[in-house]
Amino acid sequence: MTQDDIKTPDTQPDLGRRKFLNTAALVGLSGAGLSVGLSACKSKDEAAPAEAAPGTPAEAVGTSKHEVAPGQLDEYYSFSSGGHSGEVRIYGIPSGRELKRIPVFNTDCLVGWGITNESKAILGTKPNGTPKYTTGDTHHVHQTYTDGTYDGKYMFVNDKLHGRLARIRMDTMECDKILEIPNIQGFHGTFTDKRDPVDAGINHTTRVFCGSEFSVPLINDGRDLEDGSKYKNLFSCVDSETMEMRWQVLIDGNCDLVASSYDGKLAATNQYNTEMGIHYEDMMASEMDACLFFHVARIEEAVKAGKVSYLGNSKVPVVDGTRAASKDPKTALTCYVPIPKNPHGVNITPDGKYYACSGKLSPTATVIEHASVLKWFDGELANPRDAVVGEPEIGLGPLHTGFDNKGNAYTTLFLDSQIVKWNVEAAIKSYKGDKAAKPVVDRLDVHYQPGHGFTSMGETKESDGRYFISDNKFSKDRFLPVGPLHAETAQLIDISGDKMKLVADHSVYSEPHDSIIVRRDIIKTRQVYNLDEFPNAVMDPKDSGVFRNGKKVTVKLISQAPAFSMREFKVKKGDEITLILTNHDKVEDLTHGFGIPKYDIQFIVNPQETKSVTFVADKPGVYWCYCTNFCHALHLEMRTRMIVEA
Ligand code: RUQ
Ligand code: CUA
Ligand code: CA
Repeated sequence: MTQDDIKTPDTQPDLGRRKFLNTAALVGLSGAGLSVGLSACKSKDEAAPAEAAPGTPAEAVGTSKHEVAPGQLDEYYSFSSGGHSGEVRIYGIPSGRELKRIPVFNTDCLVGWGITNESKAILGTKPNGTPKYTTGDTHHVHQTYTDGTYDGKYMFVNDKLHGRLARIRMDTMECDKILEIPNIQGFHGTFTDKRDPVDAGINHTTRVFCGSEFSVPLINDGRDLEDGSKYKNLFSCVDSETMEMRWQVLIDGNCDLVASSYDGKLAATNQYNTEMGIHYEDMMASEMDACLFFHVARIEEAVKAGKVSYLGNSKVPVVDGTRAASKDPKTALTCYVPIPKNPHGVNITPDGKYYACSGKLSPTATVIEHASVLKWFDGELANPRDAVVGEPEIGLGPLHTGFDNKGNAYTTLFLDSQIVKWNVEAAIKSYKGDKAAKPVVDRLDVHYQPGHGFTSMGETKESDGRYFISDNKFSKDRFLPVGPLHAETAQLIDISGDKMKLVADHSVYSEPHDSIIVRRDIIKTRQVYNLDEFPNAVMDPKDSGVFRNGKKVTVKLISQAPAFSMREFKVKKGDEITLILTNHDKVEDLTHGFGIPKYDIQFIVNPQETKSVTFVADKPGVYWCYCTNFCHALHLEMRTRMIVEA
């Protein structure tokens, strides 16, 4: 593919420096010189900004309407993935204040994630054992729904690297379960079901849909290594309550991002590699790829009826959703809707009627009608492509789309470094041949190369049309330079008016992928734990002490500012110590830490929380275990001595 293969829409802006950026990125994408293109894109071609960065509209400077005054709280939470950091971040919107980082697939010595026995159990590491993985790559966060909007119960995030799905409790904002999905690689898109039609008694989401991007030999144990035609992909469904696998669908082509319908009937994934190519040029070979729809009820009926197979040792039922098995619409489990060239991103409108699937290598977004896809499954629509009701040209490199509450879509244009606002109904009219209908209503430059974009409450039926955030892939000159690794930019855009207005640049640590913006009243968090929740809690200071069972030693300890319940404790070299620490402080925010020098242990205990660690006391000597979390005027004095006798 050359640059000429990408059609340029007529509304293309032509600004010198931006054009350079576009060209560079295009060269990169064309494959003619990926590294050349991207390095040109990153090169400093202008001096550091003095006041406002180049390209900043004058009205964006010092906009006070969107500032949050000291002591005031934000209106929204933004829950964001942390990419290759393996964590999830929480920001306040519109301020952009970073409120929390939730460790998930990483190790975190603040909370002791990956260090305490409790977190190791969630990560699947045996106490005293080596973790199976210490890395992760979080991309997509979505929460549970009741009646088409968030219910504040759980949040889910994927690990693209090792194919895991993690659940986060929203009351404590901590990860409580992790599942590894069998027989897949490149678990990318995920989405919770917005309505479960069949699960009586449970009033919220129970399905989490998961798409795998990289095809691998179905049983990946050394067979079929070279024969790409034997590589396959699976679309998976996880039960949100048990965090166990429900089913998998064997498909042709790959999965990428995932969407779910508001009526619980369909799940969707965009496919950029219908070619099943192994190399990128193969993946760009055909002009059309697809958006693949899954008929949830039929899949679950097939599972119930035992029309399933099992892969290797996996106990997960697999149904057949390949093209060959989907020939008869009336029995098909899947529907492949053709979409122009390597689409990325599929999102559903808040009224539940349409999906927008972006072309990426085509300057179009495709509008697919939900009801028409259902009609195809009923045998009432001849061709899956007939479900397409709009295909506006919106700009170069369209990726993710968010929606407001007025029928408008906002799509990130990676190559144009813009957000394009387009009207869904106008797109449908223009597709029908109405020359007067102009789908594109506004464009806004962002800085630079946006990937993800999402609106406030935009993935719910309560989409409110207030904010759009553009998570950009390059920040270049927007922030003080901090060495070769730049800060990333999350740009806040006011979408409440006719024209989009850039109101803030928020710097973020590499590398946020998708996020959601959730109204603050939906989130109800707890401020303290309850001692009774922890079976191993040390309930009374009198219960603390050193308890020996041969070489196994349990040390029970309480923290209460400014002291630990034992001033010292003695163990012997070679003992296997399990140290249990319960925080008896009840005051909100009164967290203590526990660090053991030379033993590589550090963690915190929040008010009324219990955590434990297990280690072998292999180094004789005196070790000052100290409180690592500033808690009291005598925080520095808050210590206990671990004495390891030779
Ligand atoms: S996905 S740029 Cu990053 Cu996981 Cu679309
Ligand atoms: Cu307890 Cu610092
Ligand atoms: Ca393709």
